[in-house]
Amino acid sequence: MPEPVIIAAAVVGAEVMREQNPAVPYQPAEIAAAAVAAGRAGAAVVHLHARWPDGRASQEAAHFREIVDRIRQAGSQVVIQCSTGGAVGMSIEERLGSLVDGAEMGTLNMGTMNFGDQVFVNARPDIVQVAARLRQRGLVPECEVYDAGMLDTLRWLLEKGHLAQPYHVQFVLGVPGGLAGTERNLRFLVEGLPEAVHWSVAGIGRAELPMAEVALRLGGHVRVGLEDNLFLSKGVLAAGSDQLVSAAVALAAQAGRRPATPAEARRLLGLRAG
Ligand code: KMH
Ligand code: ZN
Repeated sequence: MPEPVIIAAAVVGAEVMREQNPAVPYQPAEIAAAAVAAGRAGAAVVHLHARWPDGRASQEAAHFREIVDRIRQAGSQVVIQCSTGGAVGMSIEERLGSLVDGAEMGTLNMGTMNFGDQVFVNARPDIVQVAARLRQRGLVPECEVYDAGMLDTLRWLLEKGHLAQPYHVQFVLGVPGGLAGTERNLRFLVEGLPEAVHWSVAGIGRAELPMAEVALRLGGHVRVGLEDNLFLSKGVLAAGSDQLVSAAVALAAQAGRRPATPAEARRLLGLRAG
């Protein structure tokens, strides 16, 4: 039996705005509702960012706390993963504001890179600091890999004892400034993993669903959602991240895989039972 696929939903992100797609959620209540809907559609994990009411990116603990509380009050069991990437230009301390009680995973960005026309700074001491905070708080890291050399940083973190199992690897492919979202690139990255570990792919923009299809075929897991891609198909805006999750569920069925439940995802990712 092929392993069930962990579908993660990145429901808001830090960059996309309502002017681009009116379904982008800003308020904690809207973000929580998007997460709950994504869970109902088949996502086992939600990757969370927060926003100020005007849509600017926020790493305020109070915003994350409200989102997490609302998700649980709605009865959703989805695995909660908080972004420590935040937005370009934020300090590391500011970025760490997201790691509130109730978070189960936190992202760990694997290096500095061009991010569109800006620079996303993750100097090696920053990465070590975030890894230490995740460990202190008992959170499972998700290592965000945007380019091939970042796998060497991952290997270095393991060798130096800054990172250890359980952790998850997310290949984020198609950021302008990172590695493109192609099957060839994904195969190369998967072959370069330093040890056996669960991995998934988040294809950016039009690479989202094609990369999900490749990951499903290669035995990996999948991330979709408005953070990464605003369109359901060419020229058709997604009405919400849950629609993109439903599209991933349909691709999974074609690949002979079914969506993991949150409980299965916790087992696969080495998390405590919810
Ligand atoms: N907003 C990007 C600059 C993460 O969530 O950890 C970083 C990001 C990664 O979204
Ligand atoms: Zn993110």
